[in-house]
Amino acid sequence: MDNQLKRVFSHFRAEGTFEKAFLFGSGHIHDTYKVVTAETDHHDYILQRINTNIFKDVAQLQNNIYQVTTHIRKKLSGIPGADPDRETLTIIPANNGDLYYKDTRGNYWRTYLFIDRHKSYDQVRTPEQAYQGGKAIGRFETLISGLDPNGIYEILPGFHNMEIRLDTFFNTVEKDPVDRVREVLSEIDFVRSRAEEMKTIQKLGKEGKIPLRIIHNDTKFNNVLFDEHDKSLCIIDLDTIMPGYIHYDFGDAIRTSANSALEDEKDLEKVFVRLDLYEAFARGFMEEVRDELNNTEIDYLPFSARMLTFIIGLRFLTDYIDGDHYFKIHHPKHNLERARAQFKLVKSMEDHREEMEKIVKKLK
Ligand code: ADP
Ligand code: GN1
Ligand code: MG
Repeated sequence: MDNQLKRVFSHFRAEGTFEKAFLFGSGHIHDTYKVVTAETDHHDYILQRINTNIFKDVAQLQNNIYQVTTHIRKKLSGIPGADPDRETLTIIPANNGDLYYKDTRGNYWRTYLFIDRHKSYDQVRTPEQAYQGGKAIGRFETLISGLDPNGIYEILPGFHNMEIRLDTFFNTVEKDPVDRVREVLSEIDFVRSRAEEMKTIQKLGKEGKIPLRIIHNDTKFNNVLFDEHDKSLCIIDLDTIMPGYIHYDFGDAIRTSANSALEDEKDLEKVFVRLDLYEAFARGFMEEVRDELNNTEIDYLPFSARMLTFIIGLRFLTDYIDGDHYFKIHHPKHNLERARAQFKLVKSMEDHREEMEKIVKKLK
């Protein structure tokens, strides 16, 4: 494996000598490796085998990320004390200048500078971490604002479109390709009883009450890197930057930042919304973006937490029924466990709906 990775890595314009590489992080999509270089004064790198089942047009994908990081870099260069190499991703091009490399087996690879001395969390423990996360995501929204939407290719159309996700779900239930529907009847009921309400954000968009913005679309907490002093440093995983509603970023971030447990916790007793973390995240987020948002956008932030938790649960459940083709899984029922944990979190957010609304109202 090391040899294969070393060969792939040699096709990029990276400095330093390949010493070793190992699997890194806990993303659900790509194969991610950390490449350690032999010299202490050279950077380490992230080498990723891109998941082309999901991202079919790698050139477009990489071009999007190039546009986004160039834009952010330009903005950071005007901020005294900012460090662009640590505060945004840096793409290392291939030797031929492309932003990716295709190996002889047809695999696509990309390389980034490794952001040194960072910390990353799959679960939030303290309100201070949640507050820092809220500031980081909010600040990111303002960093990417002003990006020319015409330069950004809509890489995964309909990504958080509830109507499309529900249609895919019910079609998969109908087909039942691997005979798993009988195992998940109560989860299907759960989806059915909430399907209409969950289309609310799309409806507001169609009515022109909330604007499309360029947003991140995958703001789970481990896509925020922290520095050694636990201050937020960098937002990574820029694959899904596309037009969307602000609710997608706030909601997805709350899904992971205000969860009392891990995303795939099996013991559902342990899964509930922590209002202290929710309040802290929302406070940090609002400090950064309040002035940019209209009243309707703000009013529906609490709902968006439910909606995004629901839609990610729905996608895990769809993938389970479909035979596990989309998300990386670590054991056979992993997607089902993830879906159940997400739906339990939705339920808890329903139980605390009023408190969640009050908290955002106070921050308005
Ligand atoms: P996925 O889409 O599979 O989640 P990510 O791009 O988020 O892939 O990368 C997976 C993990 O690799 C991240 O959660 C993070 O821990 C780590 N990672 C990615 N890019 C960098 C980077 N430039 N520097 C340091 N760590 C990184
Ligand atoms: C995937 O790439 P990663 O692991 O950060 C997924 C997100 C889901 C998330 C659930 C491109 O995110 O949409 O919310 O898993 N990314 C893609 O944990 O589908
Ligand atoms: Mg990720």
